[in-house]
Amino acid sequence: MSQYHIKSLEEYFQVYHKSVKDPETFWAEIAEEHFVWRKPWDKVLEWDFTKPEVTWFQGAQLNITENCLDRHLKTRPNKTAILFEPNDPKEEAQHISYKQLHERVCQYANVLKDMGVQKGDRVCIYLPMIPELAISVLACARIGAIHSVVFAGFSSTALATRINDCDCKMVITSDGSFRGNKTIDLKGIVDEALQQCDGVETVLVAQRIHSEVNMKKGRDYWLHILLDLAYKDCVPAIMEAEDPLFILYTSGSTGSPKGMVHSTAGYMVYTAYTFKNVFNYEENDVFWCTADIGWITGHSYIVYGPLCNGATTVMFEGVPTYPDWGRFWQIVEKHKVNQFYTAPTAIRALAKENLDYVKKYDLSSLKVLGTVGEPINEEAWHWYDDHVGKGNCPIVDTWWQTETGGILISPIPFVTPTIPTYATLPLPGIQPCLMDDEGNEIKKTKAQGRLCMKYPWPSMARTIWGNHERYRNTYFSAFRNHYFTGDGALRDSTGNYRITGRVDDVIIVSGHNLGTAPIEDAINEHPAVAESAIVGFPHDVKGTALYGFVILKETGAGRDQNNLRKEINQLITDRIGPIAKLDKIQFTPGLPKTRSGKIMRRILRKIASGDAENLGDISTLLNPEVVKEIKEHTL
Ligand code: 7RM
Repeated sequence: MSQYHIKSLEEYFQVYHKSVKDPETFWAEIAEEHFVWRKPWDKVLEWDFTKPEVTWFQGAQLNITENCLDRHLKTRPNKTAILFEPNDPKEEAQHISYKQLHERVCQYANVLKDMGVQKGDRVCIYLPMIPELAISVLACARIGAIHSVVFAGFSSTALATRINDCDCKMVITSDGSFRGNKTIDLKGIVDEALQQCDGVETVLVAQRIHSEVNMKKGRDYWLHILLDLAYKDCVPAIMEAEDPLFILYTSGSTGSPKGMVHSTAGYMVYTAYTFKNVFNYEENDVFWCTADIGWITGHSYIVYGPLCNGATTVMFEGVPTYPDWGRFWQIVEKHKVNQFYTAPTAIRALAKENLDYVKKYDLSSLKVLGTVGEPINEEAWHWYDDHVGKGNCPIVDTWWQTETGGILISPIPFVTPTIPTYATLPLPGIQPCLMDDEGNEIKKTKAQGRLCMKYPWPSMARTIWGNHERYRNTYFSAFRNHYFTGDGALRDSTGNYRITGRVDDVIIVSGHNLGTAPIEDAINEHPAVAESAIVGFPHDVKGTALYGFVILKETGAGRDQNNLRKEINQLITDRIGPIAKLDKIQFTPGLPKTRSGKIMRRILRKIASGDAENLGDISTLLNPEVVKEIKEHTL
């Protein structure tokens, strides 16, 4: 018997030990007891990180949608699977039961088949956060087509690059999307992209905003019309364990976006297992992850992980600011959300606003809070803990990547003691290590180094679409026989990990290695500071000196800027030391962010270095306008 749901620290250590000593038995037991297979596997794991080649559950056959949908029809047919909360709070929420979701996915899958989509074909999904998005993803999986979801905030150029890279023959989109008080013309963006994409034969268009759109004859079809004609039953395609389930693009520090390829069986087992444990999901809970399904977080913890567990998963179409800054908390109260999972950048933005927005709502349903996407600074952690969790909800700081498919390092709530800013301990089956600059593993427990994985886990990406060599170079060449994450980390004397950020965020000032995160934490402690980012710029004496970009809270707006600069540097001196003091501090209304909320330091670095004319492509930014503003006020 496997211990699927870990309930005490003792049990965690016991399970972890087993998972490392005999990983194959460990994962085989979980896979056998908690999933539906059409044919069992011949071999649990085969791997060779030098090639790299990794297979899990080789020989097994299954369909992931049978695990997400069909098997729940007997046990919880009328339970809400997807709880859709629209952009406009005045529009009614939709409760889609497992039975209804099964029907809609089957119908949709039949439409895809009728339109000529076959097993192994790539389908690009460019949709807002409406039920059709989750349903399209599942419909692809139902028939064995490989979905490639592109976040519907990306430009037509970014979309075209992604469509062409994996030769999608179909694009699924909508007439438009609602975002706060704005509408966005998604179909128009698709039309523009498709001028550069010869391989696309069919475009399916979901109706959301009822706008006038241009429908190209023989290529574009209204989805609701096709769905009306389709059967509500669809036999699932039998897939091999290692068949690709989806491609998801992630931008690298250089070059074109990388199409990470995820497998079927390993991805399913790992996301389901981690969903259950990291969020302590229990049968009647309502789980809400605020990410977009366009990101890996949405794939794994809005769609596949929750549905494999028969959970109720909230899909929110809107933004945290509409109609006002209380929207998240209003939704938590309305749907009695039990687990709430968001990003530090959202927490910091919410913490900047009046506390009354939080206090106004009853948040007593909350049990577990989660964060993901970047290191969470201490101040934001405490704000989340105090004002959202009311000191009562463990915070799971979950570290993982698009490439890892699922959460690798995280507390297990009510089990692992949490420490602000620490992702704490590896989940069962995960074998992290820290490497020094010479490429050797650091054996001492208390240490700092580059974060690697020594051993495969089921949901790791198998390759980069069309470029296995790049996959090897990016992740398996820096350290022999290891997966390199690109992140730096600290490990405390009890083995807890604190992710310090991308290794390329390390700045060497006068020969001292300084991580950006701890310095930013110190700056953010200043009561007038909302958010900050620091980068290095060339300096005659120090080699590199520090340049800080600081967003002030309203309370700081009227203050003397030179006094503020002195106070910030005093804080840094107190917390880290005078070596980390900033040479320049620029106050700014915003920071350039990627659409998943990560600060684009590359741009800040260039501006700080006086190289602002060659910023490269900034069109995928959330807020390209702030770049101009920052450039104009460079010190
Ligand atoms: C899930 C996701 C991956 C990068 C990763 C880190 C950073 C993510 C945390 C974090 C500190 C965390 N996928 N990151 N989670 N850093 N603490 N809890 O974000 O592919 O978009 O990004 O994000 O640098 O390498 S991702």
